[in-house]
Amino acid sequence: MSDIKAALLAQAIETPSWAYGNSGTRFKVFAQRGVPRDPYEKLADAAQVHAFTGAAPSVALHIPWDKVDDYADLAAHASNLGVRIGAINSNVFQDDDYMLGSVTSPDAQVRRKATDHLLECVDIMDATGSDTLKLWFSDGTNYPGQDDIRSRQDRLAESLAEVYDRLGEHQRFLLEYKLFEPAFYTTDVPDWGTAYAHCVKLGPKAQVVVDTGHHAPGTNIEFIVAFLLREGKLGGFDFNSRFYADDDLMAGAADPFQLFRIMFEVVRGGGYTEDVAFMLDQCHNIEPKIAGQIRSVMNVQEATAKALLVDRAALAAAQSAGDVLGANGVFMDAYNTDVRPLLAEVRAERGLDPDPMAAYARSGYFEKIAAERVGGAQAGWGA
Ligand code: RM4
Ligand code: MN
Repeated sequence: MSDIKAALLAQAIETPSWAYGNSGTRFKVFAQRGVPRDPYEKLADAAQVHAFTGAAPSVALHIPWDKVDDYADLAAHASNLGVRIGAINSNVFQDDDYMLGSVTSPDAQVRRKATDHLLECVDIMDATGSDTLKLWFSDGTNYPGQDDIRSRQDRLAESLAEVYDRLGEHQRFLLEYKLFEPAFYTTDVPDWGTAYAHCVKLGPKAQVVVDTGHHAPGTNIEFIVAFLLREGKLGGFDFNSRFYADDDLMAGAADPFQLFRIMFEVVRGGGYTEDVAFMLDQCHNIEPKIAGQIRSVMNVQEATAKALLVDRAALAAAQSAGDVLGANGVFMDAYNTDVRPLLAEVRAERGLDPDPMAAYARSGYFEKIAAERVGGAQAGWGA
């Protein structure tokens, strides 16, 4: 049990700066009280999640949403708050020039602009001390015949190679795939296989990131995780939940069993190390944002605790004996364990309140920011 506690104490879950800003659907973005007006305030909110969970020490940035004049100053601000800058997420999907694609656009000038943005993100990594660049491309087409599918792969490969060559010794990029949206006919990086093939060609500093919301319904994500880990190509996760498409709901909210199955493959495959980044990529459209992040961190911790509890020796014995029901029983025993008391103990050992949700609610932080953050433009998609 103490091994499990030590493993849980070591877990770090990265929260995304954009989760603290306003978000919504294409129908409506609801403004909430106390929402940050700039990246500095976003980091302050993220620091609260870490203060109450002890498990969220880094914050992902999204460029240009989190553009500032002085990135070293932003990194110093983070460190004063007890957190650090995590992955730098590029954004080549919100500029008019990218209507027909960014790095895969048929227009060479647009491709240049997009690749330059990715290179700028590496500069920001240098300035903030971040070691991870996350690349997600909305590129694709809406109509058969609109553009040449294969040429777009060539353009993608060319841009990725340029960015790869710019990476420093201790830097890497994670290539993210997504089945569809905003492109509806072809997407240039639609699945793990496409991302994997590009990363293999590039080398060890290119790895795949699995956003749990980016698959067709019913996809067996834990299989993908097992495969990528076996190949040394799993760079990390963007955790979130979905009922329908890329819903970006709280991790572990829609299907906690799936999150457990994924975490089991991580543990089983030797991926429970610093090399695999556990990041949240969520939007809190209708629920309070900081509390939503705290809940999500706790959900990931619960799935992890259950995955760590699987009696691997008993599982292996049942598997090699061909004992189907026995093996499944071992697996389900772990899943059906209430790990909340264990996690409460882990928190208490760290000097934290065992109930982060209640402790945060009592802290008065929300009331404070709601009163203070008046005036100015609230952060949200596009700002
Ligand atoms: C994309 C993808 C990226 C995220 C953006 C906001 O669907 O998940 O990781 O940065 O959304
Ligand atoms: Mn994502």
